[in-house]
Amino acid sequence: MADLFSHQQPSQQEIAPGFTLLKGLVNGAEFTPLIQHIIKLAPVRHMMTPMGHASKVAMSNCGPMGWVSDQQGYRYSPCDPITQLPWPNLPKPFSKLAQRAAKLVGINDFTPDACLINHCEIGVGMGKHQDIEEADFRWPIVSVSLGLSAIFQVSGAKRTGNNINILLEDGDVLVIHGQARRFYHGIRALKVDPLQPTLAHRYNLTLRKAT
Ligand code: MD3
Ligand code: FE
Repeated sequence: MADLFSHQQPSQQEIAPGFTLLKGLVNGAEFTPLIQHIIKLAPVRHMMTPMGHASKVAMSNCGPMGWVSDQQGYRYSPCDPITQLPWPNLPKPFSKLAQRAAKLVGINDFTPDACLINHCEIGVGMGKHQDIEEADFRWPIVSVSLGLSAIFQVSGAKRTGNNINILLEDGDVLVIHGQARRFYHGIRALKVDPLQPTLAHRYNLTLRKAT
């Protein structure tokens, strides 16, 4: 309970080489208060892209390093550019979860130093991109999906070509490692869930080793 793990028996599935889905690994409701605390200190915001557009997804960070985007480009920074203060602390349960998830795919001693928080609303998606600002791609990225479901799309080492679609639901943890770590990927625009019409938000945490 205290470590945010759900009580269900999670399933572990390698969807494609380097993409391991731990379905229902965590209890999403237990994350909500931790995220709410973080985003009170460092509110999610639409960062400016290097091209000068506001990002559709709102973002914040916790941990020693945070991912930022502005006219200067993409990078990791120890401080929130809005407040100039260090990003909020990375909650212990987040790093423990990331370490346990990495261990399940055979990667020991994963100690994330950055946690990007993405906040998405209905109608909003995330265009195809690579995550390549991190220093060492041998470390995985551990993603935690919370709230509304999303369809995650992977197109491989090139932006174009065939997509793999993966449904990411509340409580799902996806470990990205190996060759997949540099693959192009995105999120399709979120849709209303007819079974939960009042659910309007999705959060995604990505635990990373930036430095
Ligand atoms: C595949 N986030 O934060 S999570 C991101 O749902 C990001 O918010 C999406 O893409 C989201 O950069 C997808 C799954 C994910 C995260 C990082 C990856 C897949 C990845 C890095 C490389 C390849
Ligand atoms: Fe990404």
